[in-house]
Amino acid sequence: MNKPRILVTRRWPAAVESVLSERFDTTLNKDDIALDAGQLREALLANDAVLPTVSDRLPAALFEGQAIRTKILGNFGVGFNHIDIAAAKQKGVVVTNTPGVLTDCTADIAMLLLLSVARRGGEGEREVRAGAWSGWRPTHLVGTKVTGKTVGIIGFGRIGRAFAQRCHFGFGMDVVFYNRSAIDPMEAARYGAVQLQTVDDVLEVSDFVSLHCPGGAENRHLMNAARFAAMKPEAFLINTARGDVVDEAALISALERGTIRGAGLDVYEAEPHVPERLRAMNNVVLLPHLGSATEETRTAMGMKVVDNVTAFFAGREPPDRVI
Ligand code: 8YV
Repeated sequence: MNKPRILVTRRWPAAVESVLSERFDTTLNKDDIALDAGQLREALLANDAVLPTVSDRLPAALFEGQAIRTKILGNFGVGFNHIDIAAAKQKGVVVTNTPGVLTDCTADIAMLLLLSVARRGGEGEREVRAGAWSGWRPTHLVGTKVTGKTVGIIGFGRIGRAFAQRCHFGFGMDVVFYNRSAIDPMEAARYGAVQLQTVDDVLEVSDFVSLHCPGGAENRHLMNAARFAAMKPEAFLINTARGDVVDEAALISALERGTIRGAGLDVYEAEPHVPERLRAMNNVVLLPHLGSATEETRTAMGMKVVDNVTAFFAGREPPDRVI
């Protein structure tokens, strides 16, 4: 029997690429340049499986017209808002993701951003590298103490919980959260966290607001001008979730006007574009979508995709099926 034809849209950890190449008739994207819409459409027409990442937009239009050959999209990542799920479902395409294996590393990046914005790590690093540090003085790059402050978490899934645990048990912070469904208070207490009723309840009391909800239509621009106005003026926003959860134009204006004090961002509305006005501000820390970027996690993510695609072509239920 012929091996299923699969296309991997970007370079993956070498160990995962070799397993894929052994098991499947695999096409790798050797030069690692993001595929454009035309190339993605070709990929769907010519392959039994396509393994996309967050850098591949798969809107409804790519599933329409001449019938596609692809039966499964094995997404490399837990978030899948770059795929039009309704269109995939309508065409009978199975979609899988990679939950669980990137929880700790993404929570770590949220913690890194929280500490960096609070303690002005980015500014300090830039100053030292520029050779502009003139020596210690009591008022130099004075930041905000983290211990004893309140962090508000929006979305109490795996990553929100891992972040809560770090904040409460590691850094002595009070943790409140909003989640669309009720969480057993005993379960929340395991992470040192207390559930509040609404997003605004969380914004009102938080010194740091960290987003851990999915992207896509349901949470699009959840953080808008009104929500920034509801935050404390001395509060910081942390986003390691998805860029579209934040109205970026409203965030920029809230930062410029001092409606909030600062922000730590790993994700953006139109990646890899990061607005010039954001890049010009000293009170923001900007990372290039590094949430899951460790050797261990990226390999584990790839292996999860392998497991899902292998199960699918063996006629078994993929363990991380989204639709
Ligand atoms: C991934 C992520 O690196 O898994 C996710 O949802 O945001 C990142 O950690 C990215 O999605 C790769 O496709």
